[in-house]
Amino acid sequence: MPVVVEPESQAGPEAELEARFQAVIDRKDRIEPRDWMPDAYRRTLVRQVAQHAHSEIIGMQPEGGWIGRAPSLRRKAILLAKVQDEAGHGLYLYSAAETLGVSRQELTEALISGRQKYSSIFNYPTLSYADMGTIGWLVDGAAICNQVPLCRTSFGPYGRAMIRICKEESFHQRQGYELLTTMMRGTDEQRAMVQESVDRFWWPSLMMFGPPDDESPNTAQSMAWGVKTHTNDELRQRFVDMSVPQAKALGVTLPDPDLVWNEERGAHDFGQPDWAEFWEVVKGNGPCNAQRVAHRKKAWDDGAWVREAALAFAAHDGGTGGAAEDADDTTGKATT
Ligand code: FAQ
Repeated sequence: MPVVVEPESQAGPEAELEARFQAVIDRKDRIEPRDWMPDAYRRTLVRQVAQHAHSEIIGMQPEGGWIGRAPSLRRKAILLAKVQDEAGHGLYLYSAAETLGVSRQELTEALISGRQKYSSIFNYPTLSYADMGTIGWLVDGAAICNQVPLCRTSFGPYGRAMIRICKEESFHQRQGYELLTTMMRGTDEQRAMVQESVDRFWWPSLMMFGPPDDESPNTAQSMAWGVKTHTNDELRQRFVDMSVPQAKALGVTLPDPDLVWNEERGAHDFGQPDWAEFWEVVKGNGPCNAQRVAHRKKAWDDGAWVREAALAFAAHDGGTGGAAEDADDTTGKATT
């Protein structure tokens, strides 16, 4: 009898695994941590999720410095809550990255040594309290545009983290817009502060989406893997179209002379950010890169004793969090 060879076995086990992996992606299902995945897919995810986590943690700095200078108790409570949320986002994302086989320690060391990146936007200084509003409106607004599609990204832990993060980003965006609305109803000086802040943050916000598609080395492969579901330029366009009516309602001018509605495209035409500046900032030469990384390094070094104590405690009680000692207490009496 002739031996019937199935097409899968002809292709070999690796190709079979790859075909199964791609089939999951194509039917828009999730890849989970224990599933087989190509090494390059794992590397791409570690790169993107780590960069995202680092952005949240470094992103606490430009706002954190203003908590002690908030103009009222209400503004202070809002800003404090927002910055704490960002710490939480960083932790969900580091946890998602850990499911890919890297530790938080390795990732933090890669950030501090400059081997991994974080979003360019956080290398710009915050010069007035209006920046707290502009960051919420534009920076969180851009983050939402970019991150809502990531809720459907192909890697399960990343997509699930994004669902929760996006809910909180929405509050962040609204508090920023509300602060700017209040300032715009205030004095001429306050209105000028808002306009000056928007002038500084508009272009760096457009850069958050990454380089133009034809200069983006990762987009095509990341889209084929369902890691990204839209290109950088598509999301940038969505952000511009969303921001123009909001700027109008606020009464501020966006600093782009080429910004105009294009009836035929049903979208706004707009000018290009200074991409030379973008690459300089990404390379580490932005206005605040050195300061941001030095601050993060100091916090990491200062926290070394906490990590050592936690490890010593875990080793002492076998990582049971004290349950083993409790189990030995047969007297039933509370210990002091
Ligand atoms: N900054 O080929 P692509 C937030 C790098 S969270 C720095 O297009 P990709 C919340 C890129 O890594 C903000 N580097 O790359 C918040 C790549 O270099 P590599 C963070 C950038 O990955 C708000 C090279 O350029 N959000 O804001 C940037 O396909 C307020 C070529 O680029 C995320 O991370 C940049 N802007 O697309 C917190 C979202 N753009 O790694 C506090 C998830 C590009 O090959 C306060 N990430 N590069 O050496 C993404 O969606 C993507 O990673 C992109 C870049 C779109 C950022």
